[in-house]
Amino acid sequence: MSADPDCLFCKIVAGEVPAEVVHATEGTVAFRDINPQAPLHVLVVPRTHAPNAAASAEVDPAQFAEIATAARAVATAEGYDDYRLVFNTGAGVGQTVFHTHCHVLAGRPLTWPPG
Ligand code: IU
Repeated sequence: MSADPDCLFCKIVAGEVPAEVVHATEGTVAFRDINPQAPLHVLVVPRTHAPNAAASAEVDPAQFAEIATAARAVATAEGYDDYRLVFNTGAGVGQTVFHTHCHVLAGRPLTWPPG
């Protein structure tokens, strides 16, 4: 499915719901998280709808790879060499929006293991 009419992030991709877009490529859109957990907190989403990272990798591997490249471009543009990428995959680990998204986090110490 290329877009799900009920999906919030599909609507952001389509420009139907406003978001602070910071980067866009042929296959991805990156926008600031509305509830930032670090000085840099951007979500990179594929334009093609899929519910999670594993599904995206299966449906469109090239577009999925583009997410990592876009994430680096976002971090670099904001002055960060070091950053963390997170794909919450499944409600049990905190996924709340079921359109694949990569959290790009930077700008404060990030502990390991994550909470
Ligand atoms: P999660 O990995 O599914 O938990 O992440 C969803 C993120 O989407 C979360 O960090 C929200 O703050 C963020 N978000 C957003 O940026 N804009 C929105 O309108 C909604 C959620 I709803």
